[in-house]
Amino acid sequence: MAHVNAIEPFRRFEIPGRVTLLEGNGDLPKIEVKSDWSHAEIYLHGAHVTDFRLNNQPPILFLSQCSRFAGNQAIRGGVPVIFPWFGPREGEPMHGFARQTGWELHETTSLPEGGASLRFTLPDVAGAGMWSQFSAYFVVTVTDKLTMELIVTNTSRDPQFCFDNCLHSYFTVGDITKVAVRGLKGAAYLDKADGYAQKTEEPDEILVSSEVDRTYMDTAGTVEIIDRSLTRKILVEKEGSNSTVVWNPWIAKSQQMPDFGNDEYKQMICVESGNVARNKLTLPPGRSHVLKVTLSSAPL
Ligand code: TA6
Repeated sequence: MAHVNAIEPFRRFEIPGRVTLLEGNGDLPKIEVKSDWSHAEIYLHGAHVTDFRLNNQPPILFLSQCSRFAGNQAIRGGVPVIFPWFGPREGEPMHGFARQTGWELHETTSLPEGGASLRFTLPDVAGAGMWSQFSAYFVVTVTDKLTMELIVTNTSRDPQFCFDNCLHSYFTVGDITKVAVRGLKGAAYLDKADGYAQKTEEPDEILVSSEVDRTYMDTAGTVEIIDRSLTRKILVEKEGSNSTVVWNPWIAKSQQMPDFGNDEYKQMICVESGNVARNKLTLPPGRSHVLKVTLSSAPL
């Protein structure tokens, strides 16, 4: 019951039948969003979308049954917002502080065509002192598609405001051995599962039969996840992103993660959209950057 107070300040943003504030797992505040076509759930913790599904269909986003829901932990699954660094950083949490910070709901809009849009703000406290002044908003729009926009502005005079960003999306698949990822042919990548060796993607389709952890660079195209088991394809469309990361932990890594089931690697794949490694961003004073990702699905 501790978090009821965390919900009340945002109660005024509820929209009957569209946007409802609830107590979620771990008593963390959660927002349920209903459109005419779909259902979504978003936690204030990390502005983390944990569920998106079209009505009467399997979820598009994957959420681990073993995920933690606690103030100082990242949620395992959905769409973690990775900012302002991707990966490890000496003495700091992996993948930045945004996903472990409580965001504030600042606006909700009911859309005439039957959906809803929500705007979240990363509180100033986040990263205060360690980073130049910046502002970060996250806008989530729920219709027959899920659209997410991470808007970062350099509000300082620091000419060298450098950062990574990434929407680290986890997707539900029926059977990982019957999945193909398309759209990355010819792209250069760093293979984390092979000591960060630099390689180029040759085949038309990426198939998964062991640990995959690849950071593709200088690639701005749409990626398709072809799921022959659920007979659907998931489209990952993006703007303002030159990097794509593809990840499946497979067996050994799954067993090492306490907040992930040993067999859950069979039902998920991450296709992440952002700007990392050599695509890291530098934002001049007063300028903004928008990372926009749109998720949708269609029958095969
Ligand atoms: O995006 C892929 C990756 O960087 C993997 O190397 C793996 O560590 C994954 O992210 C999950 O990271 P997390 O900190 O959420 O356990």
